[in-house]
Amino acid sequence: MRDLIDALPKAELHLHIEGSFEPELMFEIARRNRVAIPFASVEEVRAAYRFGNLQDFLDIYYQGMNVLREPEDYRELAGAYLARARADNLRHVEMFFDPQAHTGRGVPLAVVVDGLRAAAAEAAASGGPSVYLIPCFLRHLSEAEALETLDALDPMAGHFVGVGLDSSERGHPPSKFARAFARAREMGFKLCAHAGEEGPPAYIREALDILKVDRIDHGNSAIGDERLLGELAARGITLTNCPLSNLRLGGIASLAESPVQAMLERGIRVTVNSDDPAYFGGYVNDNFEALAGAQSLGATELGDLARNSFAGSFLPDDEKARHI
Ligand code: ES4
Ligand code: ZN
Repeated sequence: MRDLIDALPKAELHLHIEGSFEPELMFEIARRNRVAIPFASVEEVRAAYRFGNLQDFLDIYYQGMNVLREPEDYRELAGAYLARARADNLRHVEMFFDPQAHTGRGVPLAVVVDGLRAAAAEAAASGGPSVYLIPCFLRHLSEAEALETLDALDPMAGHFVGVGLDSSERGHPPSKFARAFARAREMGFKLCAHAGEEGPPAYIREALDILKVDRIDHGNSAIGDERLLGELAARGITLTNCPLSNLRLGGIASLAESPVQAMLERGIRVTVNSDDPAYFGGYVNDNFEALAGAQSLGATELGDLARNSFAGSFLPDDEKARHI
C-alpha cells in the first residue's frame, strides 16, 4: 500500500509552513539567532507535542516559530519541507503561512516572503513541487488587524494566489471577517477558510455564504448536516481534510472515525493533507497510509484522493489537466 501511495503524484492543499518546523532545525536556528527556547533537548520538545485540543497545539506552535528571524531561516524551513514533499511525490503545494505571527513580533513581512520565495525558486529548479503561497489571517485577532495585513500584502500581491483564515476557531466565526474577505476578493485573491475543525456546521455555511470561499479547510463538522453535505457535493466544493491532525487534536478518537471515506462516498471533493506535519506525526504520505489502513481504502479511493488534490487546487485548468 505504501508503495502505491508513494508512487501517486499528488498535491498538498493544506500545509502551514510554520507547522513543518522540526525540532532539530528549531534548535539549530535558535542557536544561530541566540534565541532562548524553553526546552533542553529535541526529545523534550517532542514530549511536549501532546495536545488535548486545537488551543493546546496553537500555544506551542506560536512559541516554536519565535526563533524565526531572518530570510535564511524561512528559506531553510520551507526548503526542508519541500525536500520532504518531493520525496512524497508531491507535484504542487499550496502553502499557508501566518503573516501576523511574524510581524506581531517585529519580523517584517518582506523577510518572511523573501525567504519562502527563495525556497520555492530552489524547488522549481530541482524537480518541484511547484509552490503557491497563501497568507492566512489569524482569526483570534480583530478584523481591523486582518485589513491592515491585507494592506501590507497589497504591494506584493502578485506573490500570492489567495488568502486564508486560521487559528482558534471557536468564538471566532467566519462572519467576523466579512469585510476583509470581500476586499481580498476584490483584489483578485482566491479564498479559503478553516471551518468545521472544532466549530459547528454553521461556521462552514458562513464561510461559503458570507466569505464566499473557494475552498473549506477541514470541514469535519459537515458530517451530520445532510443539507450541507448535499450542497458541498452539488457545488463541487473542495474540503482539505487532515487525518493525523484531527486525531492528534482530539477531533476524532481514531482514524476509523475520519470523515474522509464517508465524504468520498457522498461524492464530495475531499483531499488528504498534513496540516502541521512536524507536530502531528506525519507528512502527506504518512497521512494517506494511516488513513488507508484505518478505512480500508483501496487503489480506487487513493486515486480519487490524488485526483481531487489537483482538481481542488488553484492551478490553471490546463495545468490541472496535465496532472489529472
Ligand atoms: C492550524 Cl490545525 C490548525 N488549525 C487552525 N489553525 C492553524 N494554524 C496552524 N495549524
Ligand atoms: Zn490548518
